[in-house]
This record gives sequence, C-alpha cells and structure tokens, in this order.
Amino acid sequence: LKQKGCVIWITGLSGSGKSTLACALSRGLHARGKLTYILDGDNVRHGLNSDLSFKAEDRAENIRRIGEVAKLFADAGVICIASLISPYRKDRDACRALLPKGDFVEVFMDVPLQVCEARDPKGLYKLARAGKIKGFTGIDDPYEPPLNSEVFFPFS
Ligand code: GGZ
Repeated sequence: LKQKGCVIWITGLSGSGKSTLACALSRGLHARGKLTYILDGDNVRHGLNSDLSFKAEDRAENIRRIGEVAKLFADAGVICIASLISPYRKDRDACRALLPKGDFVEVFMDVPLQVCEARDPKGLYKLARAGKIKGFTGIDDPYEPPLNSEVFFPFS
C-alpha cells in the first residue's frame, strides 16, 4: 500500500529558517514512518540547477524545475519538502497549480528582514550590503510574501 504524496513548499528570506524547518519536519515524519525527500534550493543549485543565476528569469526557472521535480516525488507517493526562497508569488502559484487541490501546502517563514540579517549565518547579507553580491533578496531584490499560505510561521 503506497503512501499518498504531497508537496510542502517552504518560502522565505535567506536566513529565515527554511532549511532548519525542512530538516526538523523530515525527521519528525520519518519517526512516524513516512517517506520524505527534501529539495533545498541551495543544494539543487549545485546539481540540476547549476546553470542558473539569481536574476529574475533564472530564479523563475529554478522554482519551475523544483516545482516539477516536487510533483514527480509527490506522484511517487513521497512527501516532498521544497525549501527555497521562491520570491515570486506567480512562480509559487504555478507550482501549486501542478498538484491536485490540497496536495500543495505553502509554508511562509514570516521572519523580518532585520532578524534574518542579524542572523546572517553565511555572511551573505554583509556582502550584499557592501555591494559585493548584487541582487540579494530583501536587500536589492524583491520578495513577495504569500497572501494565503496554508501555514504561517511567525517570528517570535
Ligand atoms: C538570494 C542568494 C543570492 C542572492 C546566493 N539572493 O541562505 P542561503 O544563501 O544558504 O540560501 C540562499 C540561496 C538561495 O537559493 P534559492 O534557490 O533558494 O533562491 S531562489 O528561490 O530565489 O531561486 C542564499 C544563496 O542561495 N544566495 N546569492 N542574490 N540568495
């Protein structure tokens, strides 16, 4: 008997805790006997999406490909956890549209920019502020927060 698959899509700024939540969620589901797979933007960009930059059309393509792969996992009965900034609402909605209603769960890491920037785990915000990284999400590139995400993870 196969498990029913779905996609859990975690969106938010760099440093908002997407990967941390993805790992915790995956571990919790495994402990309950569920099969999961994490598609992390940062990791996928080293392989399948190594041809993509951070300009708008490449981010859109990054999101599109991860959405299609997530759908394949869900079709195979896996709980696929996608964790990527995915800054554009229309690109996230296009991924949602690939799945039957209810099978795409959008999770918004609602963490203020100042908090993400204070955490700065990889020092990328510092580089972005110094102009050494151009087009960094939240600094000089847009982030469109979800308007109707299924799950809302407020910072407290
Ligand atoms: C945003 C960037 C950038 C720029 C490199 N803007 O927090 P991280 O470091 O480890 O994860 C971020 C990752 C973002 O990749 P995604 O595939 O999630 O982005 S998107 O959905 O927008 O395609 C960050 C790092 O790459 N990084 N340059 N300019 N984040």
